[in-house]
Amino acid sequence: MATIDVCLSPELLPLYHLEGKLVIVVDILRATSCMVTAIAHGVDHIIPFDNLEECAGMKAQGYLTAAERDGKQVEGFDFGNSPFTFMNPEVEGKKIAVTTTNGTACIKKSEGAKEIGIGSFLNLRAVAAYIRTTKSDVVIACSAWKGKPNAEDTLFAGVLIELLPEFEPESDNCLLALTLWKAAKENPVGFINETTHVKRLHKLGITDDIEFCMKQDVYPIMLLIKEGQIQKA
Ligand code: 3SL
Repeated sequence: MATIDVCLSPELLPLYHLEGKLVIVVDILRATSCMVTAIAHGVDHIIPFDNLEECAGMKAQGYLTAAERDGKQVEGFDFGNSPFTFMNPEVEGKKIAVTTTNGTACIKKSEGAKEIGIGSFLNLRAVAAYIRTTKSDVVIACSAWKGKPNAEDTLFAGVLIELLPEFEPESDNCLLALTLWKAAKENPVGFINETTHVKRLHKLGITDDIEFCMKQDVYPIMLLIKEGQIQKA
């Protein structure tokens, strides 16, 4: 029986022995939700970076660039980290280089895995279906906030575990995530409105992104990282 586990913070990834496993990286607010939105709106591929300088340097290779730090768009980049900015015909066929506070760092820290997929509520059931077909051992890697676990990524881990009862839980983090999801599933948006990150985003005037990122199955696509590029599976 294949196993499933939840890593609550990228800082803990070294404990998970990722070789041979499928890792699903999740940053509900908002990095992985933006990646799914961008590819669904015709972006050819996305390259994730964990630092601003390398990401900015991709402009010279014809990439559009996106950068977020502490919720804000970084000056000099084409985009920040709002999914709505990628619902734009101008991104069709384009390549994007992206760096965010936690999400892209979590992707980089997952690089020892056999395969890396991108998860969000927006492509929830496509992710579950892909996991089912691979039958690999799976780790759901939560991007968290500066190393500290967060509720929104853990919630996503919980719903994925609920959708995959045939996978054997590898640690009690699965039980924690599933219990959290069961407590929140009647009103997930109301639940995450209580989180510190939503409060942080609200202080920046960001509200619409939150409700959108909590919508399920808007884009039935699976994204995988192939040779460093995030693209449709
Ligand atoms: O940390 C990240 O990767 C971002 O998704 C955070 S924010 O929602 O853009 O503030």
